[in-house]
Amino acid sequence: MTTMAEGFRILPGYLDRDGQKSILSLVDTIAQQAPFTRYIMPRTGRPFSIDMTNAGSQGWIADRQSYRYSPVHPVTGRPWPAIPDALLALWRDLTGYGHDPECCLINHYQGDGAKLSLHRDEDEEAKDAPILNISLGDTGIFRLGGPARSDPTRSFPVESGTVMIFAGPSRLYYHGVDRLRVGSSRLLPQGGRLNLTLRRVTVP
Ligand code: MD3
Ligand code: FE
Repeated sequence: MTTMAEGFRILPGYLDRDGQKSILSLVDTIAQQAPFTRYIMPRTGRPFSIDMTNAGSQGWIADRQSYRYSPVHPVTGRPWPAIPDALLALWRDLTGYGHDPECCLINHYQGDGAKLSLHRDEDEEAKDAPILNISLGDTGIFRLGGPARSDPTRSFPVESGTVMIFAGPSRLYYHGVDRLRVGSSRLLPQGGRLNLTLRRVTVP
């Protein structure tokens, strides 16, 4: 375990190969009920370069209007599938937060152009709750800044099986994913990288 910033923990290799495969199969089941979708960004109307879906009572969505949480899938209109118990157990073990997460946002990155520009996660009401993050598949080059967009940033590789926890001040730090090391893992049959983030959305 390494502490690199206030409240930030990174646990490389936290999930062994079997643990990674079992979460991958949970994602497959979620995606059968709630298909991955390519959202459009508000205002610009440009598409993201990654596909997203969710589990939980609240799912993060984007459209021409806004970024927000929704209880239903924007295409199917159905509620998101429940967050699997194994992921709730990971949250309880690692965050020490007294309430369960309401959202598991799942990002799928594939190919050379897949990235997530520097941003802050501020659509949640519960900004004091930690965010727990799981990486599967190809290595991602992650970028972490500080509380202001102009703060210096550093980048580092995040491999399959890594768990990161953003608590305290780091919860509101700027961050993003510059790119993938395409082909660095064979965990996903179709290639690419999956990232799961567990979030508390409403104030308990
Ligand atoms: C750092 N996901 O879904 S790691 C996101 O790897 C997101 O797919 C990236 O940023 C990914 O919003 C980055 C997850 C992450 C989530 C919340 C954070 C990193 C964070 C909050 C504060 C600092
Ligand atoms: Fe984020």
